[in-house]
Amino acid sequence: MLIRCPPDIPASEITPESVYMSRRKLMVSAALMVGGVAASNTFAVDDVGEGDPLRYQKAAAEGAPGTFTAEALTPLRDVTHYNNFYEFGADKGDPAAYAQAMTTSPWRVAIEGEVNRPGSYALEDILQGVALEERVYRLRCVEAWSMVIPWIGFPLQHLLKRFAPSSRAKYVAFTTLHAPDQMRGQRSATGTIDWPYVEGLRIDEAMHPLTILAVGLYGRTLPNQNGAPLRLIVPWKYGFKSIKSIVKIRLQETQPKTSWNVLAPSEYGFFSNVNPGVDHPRWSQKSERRLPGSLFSPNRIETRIFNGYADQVASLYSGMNLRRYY
Ligand SMILES: Nc1nc2c(c(=O)[nH]1)N[C@H]1C(S)=C(S)[C@@H](COP(=O)(O)O)O[C@H]1N2
Ligand SMILES: [Mo]
Repeated sequence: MLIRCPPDIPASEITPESVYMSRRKLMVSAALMVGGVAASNTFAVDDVGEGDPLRYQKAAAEGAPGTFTAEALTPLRDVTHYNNFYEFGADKGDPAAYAQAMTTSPWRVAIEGEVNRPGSYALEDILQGVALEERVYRLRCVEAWSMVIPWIGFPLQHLLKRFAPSSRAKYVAFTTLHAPDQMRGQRSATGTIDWPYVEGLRIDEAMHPLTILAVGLYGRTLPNQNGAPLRLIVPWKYGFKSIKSIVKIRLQETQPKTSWNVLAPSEYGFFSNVNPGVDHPRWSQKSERRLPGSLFSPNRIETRIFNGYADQVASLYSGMNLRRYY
C-alpha cells in the first residue's frame, strides 16, 4: 500500500532578494554536468567524493539566515538512499535501487503555453550560459521527516523570463518523464498515481527567488534517484511539490492539476505550504524527524511555518486563509 506522501538566459539579475542568496556561484559549466560526465575534475570547487560534510557545513554557516542554514547537513548517503520517487516504487530504498534504469541523456524539456517561443529544447541549450549556485535548503516531506541538502541549481525565474511569459501566464505546470520501460513503478496499475507525475505553482511562487531548478547536489551531478537531470526545489512547500526529472514546463492561465491533490484532495492541497498549524488529516505536522535519526535518537524537531522561510515568502500569501488553501 502506498504511503500517502505524497540559453542565453539573461545574466543573473541583482535583485534585493539575491543579496541574501548564495554568494558562492560555482564556476562550473552546466553543460559539463549533464549526461553523467561529472568526473572529479569537472568541478572547479567542492568535489567532495562521497561527501565532505565538514567542508559543506562551513560553507553553510557563512551564508545569511533563511536561504543558507547553519543546521547540520544530512549526509550524502541518506540524501541518496531515503527517497520518494514513486515512479521507481513506494519504498524509500526503491529509487536508489531502480532509478539507474532511467536514461537522462539525451534529455529534452518542452516549454509550452503562454510563452514567446514554445518548443522542445535540449537540456544543454537550457543550461547554456547559466550561472549555477549552491543553495543549502531544508526539504520537509509531508510524511514529517526532513533533510538539509546542498543543492546546485539556478532560479527558475531566469528560465521563465527568458521565454517571456504573457500576461495570461498565471500558473506554471510541470510534468515528469513518462517511460514505463525505464520506470518500473509506472508499469503496474497500482491504483495510485495517474502517470505522469504532475505539479504546479502559481506564477509568483515560480518567479520567487528561492524557487530553483536543481541539476546537482553535494557538488556533483544530480543522482537519478534525486530527480536527474533537472528537478524543481520549492523549499517552503512540502517535498512533493519539488517534482523530479522534468520533461515539460507549461505556462497557463488556469490552475494545473497536481498528482497528490488528484489522488487525495482532502489530504493534499494545491499550495501545500509547510504549516505546523494545519495537521494532515491522518497525522500531525507540528514536528518532523530530521534525518539521520535512529529508533533511540529520532532527532525530532519542531516544524516551522513555511519551513523556516517565512521572512522571504509569507508576503506571497498575505490575506489568504492558509487553512482553507492548504
Ligand atoms: N516525479 C516525482 N517527483 C517527486 C516525487 C515523486 O514520487 N515523483 N516525490 C516527491 C516527494 S513526496 C518528495 S518528499 C521529494 C523527495 O526528494 P528527494 O528524494 O530528492 O529527497 O521529491 C518529490 N518529487
Ligand atoms: Mo514528500
